[in-house]
Amino acid sequence: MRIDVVTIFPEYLEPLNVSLVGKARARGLLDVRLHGLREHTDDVHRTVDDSPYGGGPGMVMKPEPWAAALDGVLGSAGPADGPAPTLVVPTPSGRPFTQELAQELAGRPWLAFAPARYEGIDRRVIEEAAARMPVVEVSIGDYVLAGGEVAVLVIVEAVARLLPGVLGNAESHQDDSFAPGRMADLLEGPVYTKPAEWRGRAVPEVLLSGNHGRIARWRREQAFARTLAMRPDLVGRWERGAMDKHDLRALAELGLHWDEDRGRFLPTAVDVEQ
Ligand code: 6GU
Repeated sequence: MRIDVVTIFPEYLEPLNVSLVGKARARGLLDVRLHGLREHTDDVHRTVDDSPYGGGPGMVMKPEPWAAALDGVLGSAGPADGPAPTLVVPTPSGRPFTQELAQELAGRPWLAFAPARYEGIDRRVIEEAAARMPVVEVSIGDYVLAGGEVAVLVIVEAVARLLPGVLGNAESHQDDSFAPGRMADLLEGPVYTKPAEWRGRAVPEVLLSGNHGRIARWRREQAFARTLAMRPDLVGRWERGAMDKHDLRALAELGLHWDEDRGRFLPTAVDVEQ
């Protein structure tokens, strides 16, 4: 996969040289190219922003440097890249970044990222780009960052680990909480390693039992409890057909039952003493 990033802070993307993404690059699985937006200005101050039309706080990124930078990226297409990249524009007003979107992006041969600083990029840049290539505006969560560079790091790491050959067998992603194929709505429970006792705390006995059926059952029940505690919103996505009789008993112990009318698991009403 080829990845281009246009930014006023190329140094902010140094982490792309490290760990999983850095290794994928070194192994030739990822071709990452950083481009400084200010290289595409032609005034002495290398200006990339200006005040917003209509007034208001902050600054808006000017269209000309972005157009020149994106033209440069498009014009550098090689035979393996395809005609145009998918342009990913990080913004808190974008489509939520999920494992599903990571999978979708991992299937593209070429991604270009346009992280903005300030209040964002002049809208016409996005509109013109969308006439020339697929564009997806993406938010990594419900909070506001000072710029999109950190979002680029998040998205690139989530996408890179899905590429064929990037993960070793030991770190395969088939069991991930959000891996497709597995229920995309169940969080993983706790994990343990040696020593079996540490500072007076024992590893749960079942994990030492060697009974793989019991271990799988225990892990699934831990996952149910964890999801209910941390992400009760995900419980609403659980399907009756994904549950066996053991699951239903575990869910009942967590105070959940299948509501046939509403088609979802709901908290079981508890009697309150008068
Ligand atoms: Cl993608 N960018 C910025 N600046 N803030 C964000 C974000 C992106 N996602 C959540 N907050």
